[in-house]
Parts: sequence; structure tokens; C-alpha cells
Amino acid sequence: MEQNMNLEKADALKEEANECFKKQNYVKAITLYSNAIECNPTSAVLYANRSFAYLRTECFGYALEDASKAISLDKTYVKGYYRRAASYMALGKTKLALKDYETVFKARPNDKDAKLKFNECNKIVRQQAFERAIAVDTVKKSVAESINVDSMTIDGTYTGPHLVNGKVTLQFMQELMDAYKDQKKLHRKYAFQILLDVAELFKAQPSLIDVTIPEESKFTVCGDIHGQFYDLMNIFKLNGLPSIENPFLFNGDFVDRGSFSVECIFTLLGFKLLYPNHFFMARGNHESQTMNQMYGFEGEVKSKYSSQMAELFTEVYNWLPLCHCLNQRVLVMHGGLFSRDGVTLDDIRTTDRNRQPPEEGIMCELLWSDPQPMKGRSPSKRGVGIQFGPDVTTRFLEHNHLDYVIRSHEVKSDGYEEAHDGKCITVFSAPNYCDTMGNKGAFITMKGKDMKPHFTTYDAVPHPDVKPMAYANSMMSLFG
Ligand SMILES: [Mn+2]
Repeated sequence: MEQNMNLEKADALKEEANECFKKQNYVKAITLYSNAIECNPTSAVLYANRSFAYLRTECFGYALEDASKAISLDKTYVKGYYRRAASYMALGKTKLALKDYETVFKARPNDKDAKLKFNECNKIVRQQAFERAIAVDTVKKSVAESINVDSMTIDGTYTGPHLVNGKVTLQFMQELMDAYKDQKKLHRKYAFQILLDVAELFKAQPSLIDVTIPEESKFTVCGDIHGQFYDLMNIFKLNGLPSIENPFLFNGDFVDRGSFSVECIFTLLGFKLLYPNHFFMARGNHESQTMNQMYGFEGEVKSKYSSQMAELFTEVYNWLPLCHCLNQRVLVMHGGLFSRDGVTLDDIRTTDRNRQPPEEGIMCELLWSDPQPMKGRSPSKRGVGIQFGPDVTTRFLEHNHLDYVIRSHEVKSDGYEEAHDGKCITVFSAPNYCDTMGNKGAFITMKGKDMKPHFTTYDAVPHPDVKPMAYANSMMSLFG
């Protein structure tokens, strides 16, 4: 009798959760599915549905766990394999995804969508195998070396901004941003020139950059931008344009998701060239090849320029610094802290970063980790990096004589969050993320004399009618 009551309750909770999911309120849906699972822990459907909601919130590690659980509860439940395939895809584990898509396709040979996904995934797996095969014998030649900017000509129909003797000026930056607001393009000659110059600049930088903020000066830290160019312009409207007197640090994830990633990245790289010692950029987990292939940046660069330029971006991103230390008191990284105690700033300084982010270790964790409210460490909800508790933060700060940590990487409804007793601050600067999350954006300002963080929050501004993920891999349409 009690069992039946629970089943009924589980069903009612599931219906309520499904409604929330439809309204794109994924966080509430996850809570309701979890409550339903408590009432009926043997339902494969509930786990598969929660897995889908986790996919939408980018908790790919949890999504994978739930999909696997659904399969273990009911090996004939096709949706479970579907969800697990999607989770594997999101984590870049394409071979494992293919196996699950094959199971789905075999179970439903007449399902058009199943066939499409299986074929798409198969194509990606074969493409990757091909790329690996050519990479084995050939010493990888730098794309930068094969580009000849001098040979590129500009014809009279081009009305956009011009570099002055090959250099970025303030006037160039103003004209560039105006051109972008009108949805115009920067000429490829100048785009390549900026990429080549900024690659040289980043190459000369260490993996951890020490920044000095004078007593009376203001310094601004921004979080994820994710291709939301019009919101980036709003940050400059609210906080002033970057300058020597108005220095900025952008803390990674400049691109992907939003469909104005090209506009964002050239604006940021332009300011880096204009103010190399007062404008800073750190690498995020989205400044990587696999993420760019799946979440839109590569497709956008190929559409607006060429695949050669997409390859050059991969080289430039490999040289982005991993971490910034402000006045020897505040450490800023995209993701978070480490799977072991005792990591020092020197360990970060000596990290060889010119590569794609590895699956573990200091570089991986700097880019991927998240804080958690519980003490200690746990596996990541994302399936990459770790989750670290307040005690981990405290020990890290004491060991390295720091005041607090700023990181980004997670959407927050207020645009920022102070966790771990104020010692671990999240800042996220993409308001209404993916046009759906309804969150505010935020940035942090501080004065050199006290390094106290001040928060400015703001709402999304309108953008032209190009949806987020417009250039993303078609497999990723699964996650909206
Ligand atoms: Mn991120």
C-alpha cells in the first residue's frame, strides 16, 4: 500500500518536473526529479529524464551517471542509451557515444533521428581517427608560419576599420566595435595580423601573470562572455572602455555558445595588443579545440572566415596564460583549485601550457574545477576537473599567503556568488546565458589599496536575431 502511494507521488512529481523542463527551468526540474527518485528509486525513466536536465545545465558528469543508472535499471530502455550517448558526446568521448548510438539505431532501425545521430557520430569518429593518423608521422607545422599577410589584398569595396602601419590604435578599436555593432566584418588581412601579433605577445608571457594594481587605481575582473558581443559592449558602457587607467582582466570562456564569438574575440585581442600591460586574458575550458568544435566557435570562424583561421585560433589559445595573481593577494583562474593540497604558485608558473588542456593535473583543474559547499573534494558534476570544499580553499590560501580566489565558469543567477566564507568568488559576465537562463551578468572592481571586491550586476541587452549555438555541431542541438 505504502509502495503504491509512493509510486503515485513519484508520478505526480515527474509530471511537475516535466512541466518545469518544458519551461526551461532545469534547476527546479532536477530537484523535482530527485524527489521523485526518492519515492521510486527503480524507475529508469526518472533517471533518464534527470539526465536530460543535467545535460541542459552542463553537468555532463552527473548526466552520464544518471543515464548509466537508467540503463542498469532497464537494459531495454532505449532512451537511457540515447542520454548516455549525448553525455559522452558532450564530454568529447565520441567512440563511447558511437557505441550507444549504435544500440539505439539497432533497436529502432526505422527512427530517422536515431539514424541521423548514428551517422553523424560515425563521421566524427572517423574524422578524428584520420586526424590522429596524420599527426603520428608528421611533425606538426605551425599554421602561423604558413600565413602570409602581405600577400592578402584589400579591395575598394571594404568599408571597415584599417590597422595603422599594421598596428592596433584606439581609433581602430572604436571603428571595429562600431562595425561589429552593425554586423560588419573585419577584413581577413587584419584579422590574421591581429592573431599573429597576439600569438607572439602571449608566447612571451608566463603561465601565471603577476599584476600590480597601484593603491588608488581601479581594476576590473570579468567572467565568461561566451560570444555575447552586445553584452560585452554593455560592460564597457557601464564600466568605461579599457585603457591604461581602466585595466581589465577577462577570465576565460570568451567564445562558444553565443553566435557573436568572432566579434567578442577580436575585440578582446585588439585591446590586448593596444594595452599589453593593462589588459589581461586568461584561458578558459572553452579556449580548446574539442569545445570549439562542439559549441560553435569553430563553425562560426569557418563561416565568417576560413578553417585555416580556426586552426590559427587553436594555436593562439594554446598560449593564453592560465592564471593571474593580483598584488600578490588575489589569485584569478577560470575553473578552480586542485585535487591535492600543497600546490604552489611556482607549480602553476612552471606548468607547460602550450597544448590542449589535459584530462587531469594542474592545468586541467585550473580550467575545469568548481567549488562545493561541503568540506573535502568530490568528483566533478561535469565529468572533468574536481569539486573542492571550503577547507581546500582555506589551506590553499594559507599555503600561498593569499587573501581570496576569483574564478568564473559557472552561471549564477546574480552574476556572482561569494562561497567558502567569501574566500572563493565566482564571477560570470554573460547575462541571460544562451538566451534562456534568465541570470544577471556581473563584474568585479577593486582598488589596489584594499583589494576589496565590489560587484556590479546588469541585465542582458538585445542582440540581432541570431540564436545561440547557431554555428554549433548539429549533434549539440540536443542540449539547446
Ligand atoms: Mn567554463
